[in-house]
Amino acid sequence: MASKEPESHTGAGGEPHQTAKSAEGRLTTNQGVPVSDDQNTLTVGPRGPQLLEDHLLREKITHFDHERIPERVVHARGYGAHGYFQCYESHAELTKAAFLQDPSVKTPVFARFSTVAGSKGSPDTARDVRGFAVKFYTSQGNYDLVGNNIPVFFIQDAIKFPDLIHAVKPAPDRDFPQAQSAHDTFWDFVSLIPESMHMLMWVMSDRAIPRSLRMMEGFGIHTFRFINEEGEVTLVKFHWRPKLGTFSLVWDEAVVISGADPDFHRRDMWNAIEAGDYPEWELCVQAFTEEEAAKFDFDVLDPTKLIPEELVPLRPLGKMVLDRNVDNFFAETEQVAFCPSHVVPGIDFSNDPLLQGRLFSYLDTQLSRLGSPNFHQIPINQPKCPIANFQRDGHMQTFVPNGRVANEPNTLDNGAPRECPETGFASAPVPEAGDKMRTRPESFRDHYTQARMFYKSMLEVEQEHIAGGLAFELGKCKELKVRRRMLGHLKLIDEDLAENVATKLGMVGQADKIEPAAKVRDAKPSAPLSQYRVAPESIAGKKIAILTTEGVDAKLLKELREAVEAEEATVAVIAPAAGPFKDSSGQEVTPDDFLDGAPSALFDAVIVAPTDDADALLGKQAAAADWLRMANSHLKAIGYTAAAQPLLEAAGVDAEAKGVVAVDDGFEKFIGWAKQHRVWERA
Ligand code: HDD
Repeated sequence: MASKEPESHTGAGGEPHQTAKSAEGRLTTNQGVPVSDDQNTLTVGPRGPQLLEDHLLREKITHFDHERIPERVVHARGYGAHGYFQCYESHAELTKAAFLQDPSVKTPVFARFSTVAGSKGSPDTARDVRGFAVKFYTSQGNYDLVGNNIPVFFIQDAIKFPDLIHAVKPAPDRDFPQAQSAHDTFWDFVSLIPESMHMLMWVMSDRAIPRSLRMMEGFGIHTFRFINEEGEVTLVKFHWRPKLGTFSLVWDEAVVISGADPDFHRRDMWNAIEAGDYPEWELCVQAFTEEEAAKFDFDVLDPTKLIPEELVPLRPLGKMVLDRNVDNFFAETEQVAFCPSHVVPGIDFSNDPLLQGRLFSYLDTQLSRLGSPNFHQIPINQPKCPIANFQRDGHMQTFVPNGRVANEPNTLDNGAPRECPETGFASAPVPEAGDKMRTRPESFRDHYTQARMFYKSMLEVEQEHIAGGLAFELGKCKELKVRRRMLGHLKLIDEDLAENVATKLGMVGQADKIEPAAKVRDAKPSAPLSQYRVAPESIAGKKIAILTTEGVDAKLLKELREAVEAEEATVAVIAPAAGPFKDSSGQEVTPDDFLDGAPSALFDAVIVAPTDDADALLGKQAAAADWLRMANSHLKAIGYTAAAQPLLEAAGVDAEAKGVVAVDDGFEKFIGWAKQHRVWERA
């Protein structure tokens, strides 16, 4: 018999279950008993001892004592939102997956973005890989695409995952550093695992410090299989492309933001969704056959390799739009359980050894994290299609199955669920044979060619950032032998890179000699690997700050808002003090933030517009000059009014420099520069 959903359950993200509202405004205990006094404990006399009898106190405190659950062992810090996926057309020739058939169907999704290494309370802008996990609530069951914002991974075999994570997490004796790979254990480990070199290039690049969760790509990483109705199999790699383009912070900015707003990414996404500015991604696949894969000069089962888009172009499947914030962070974002093993008919796994290990790990971790094999009954995890099977009981069982039969086959209950050989999930019938062994395939041995390809595909400024990232991290690694080993690996990737990092570390000529397991080749650079080669000229989704004072020209402010909003970006007014002030027309302006609370690092481009007498701003000149100086050093477009000249001088900003423009006569030029994201020429 099908398990029956209790009627009070409304499914993932539906109306909250037990709220003050549903009790018609009455405060009740968990047993639904109305509470008369929630301010005072039960005591003997007004000053006497408390009574053990106080069930109201005990229930409340006991529940509070158990509010925390274990944080995720990795990806503990994350942020999620609801939305939908819609395919552009039927992809029936590739797959029979239900959510990829009908463009009129909106499949509900829940997406969670995360950092990997940091604890739940760590800052959003740490240098790290970002998790990119999407749960599709399809009509054929839940499909979880559990990816990252980087298309390759550190290791080739899941058996090394605990070592990798132990190496990157705080050292077990001293419990630091938090949310950082910049320490000895991490670099010692990766320098002994050359397969990590390609991923290290990505993690030291700007990709690891995204500007916004809305402005990063996502990747399924492994090769998967699509199966169509005819049983034909196509190999695929998944890509998510952000509508706003892929943009990053610069390192110094990320460091400042970590202190000024540790919630920078989640605040950005929450605000965007609340404002109706819905984040959007396009889901694409690289689709290819086994025969094509056999011709590539890398193995598609090796998760440290990507397929250049020049080799297999992206095929767009549909779009994901996130249009609803959660009602409750814990109930939804914290309790959501993603598992790569959650696939639907039409999608299947490959033999990628990292993927195969993941198929075990996620289901297993939910058992200890969420505490019960019934975690699928938590609303956020519940499929939005019927569940019907004979699994029974267990901790926190909330379904109430009826009938006396809980076994299959049976002849006692004709209504009981039965297998569906035609439409049910079936694995691709792939022939497999071989000896049992523990080994790495020959085809997994080249660890440097794609690392080199990635580095060579970067713009010069991106290459410099990689070198800067490496120097920063290796500088924090105090073991000289580890630095020497890493310099040896870098030499195999690119001599100039190795030289640059060695110079920054003061260790020129000290690289170890490393013998690569396979010959390192020159691969053709691939333009899409560079985020700034292919970046759209746009400020959509970005934030432009205007630093101004009492008496600001009302017309200027109005025109700025119009110009910026026409580009789908937002304006933040920053003033010397947090309280409201009057503009030139006498209208009250409430600043979005104030000088001491909002460093310019929080914004994408800035305008300084003090009033003519400029008393207020000049009175705070040191802070205002610092604010502007920082924007200049972060290579932002800077707009200024005539009255801002003294401030420009105080900040050492050259009014003639590229990307520094007067805005008294309009914002067109300023926005033109802001659309370039950064004025690299000024570096
Ligand atoms: Fe993992 C969480 C992504 C390798 C074991 N992983 C987790 C999350 C993401 C990824 C996005 C957070 C999901 C969420 O928001 O709840 N992991 C990846 C990617 C990998 C990868 C893209 C390589 C391609 N992971 C990987 C391996 C193992 C794990 C090889 C173990 C063998 N990952 C886990 C885990 C986590 C997890 C321990 C922690 C919390 C959770 O699963 O639900 O099981």
